[in-house]
Amino acid sequence: MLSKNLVGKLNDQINLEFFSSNLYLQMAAWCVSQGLRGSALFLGKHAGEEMMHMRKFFDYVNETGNLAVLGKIEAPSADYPSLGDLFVLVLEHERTVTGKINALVDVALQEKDFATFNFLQWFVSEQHEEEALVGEIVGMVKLVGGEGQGLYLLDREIASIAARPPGGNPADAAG
Ligand code: OFO
Repeated sequence: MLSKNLVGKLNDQINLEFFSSNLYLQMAAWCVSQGLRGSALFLGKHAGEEMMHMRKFFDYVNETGNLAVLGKIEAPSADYPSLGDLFVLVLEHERTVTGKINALVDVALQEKDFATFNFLQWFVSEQHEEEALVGEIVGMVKLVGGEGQGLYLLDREIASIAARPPGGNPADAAG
């Protein structure tokens, strides 16, 4: 049985995953407005993954006999100075999410809630993958620059990353 404390924190996470999805969808819209179709594809796909994350938390709270509660979702920023800045923000956001997941794991352990601890392990791996993937993009921006031909090549490369099958992140194989 989940404690009231843990149910509250899992509900907070539902809200954060919703926000992540909206953030990436809004970023995808900005990319389309800038003609950056590859980046829009990547971010749109990622927005869908965040909805799937939200649903996993939502189902878990309900399946354990508790009430999933949907809260108010903050509006994401609709404007970004550059593609490079946008992906730095994505990386920062994913690091924040990792911190929240780690805090949830910590509470589950403290409360000896091993079922929830086990449920959260999927998210621990997912955050590792997502940080590696976005870190790769931020590294590419530094290499090729975010203007002119560099921006065009970068957008194409991000499109090819978006086309990778799930788990097809080379950083995983390296590491
Ligand atoms: Fe991008 O992360 Fe959800 O959990």
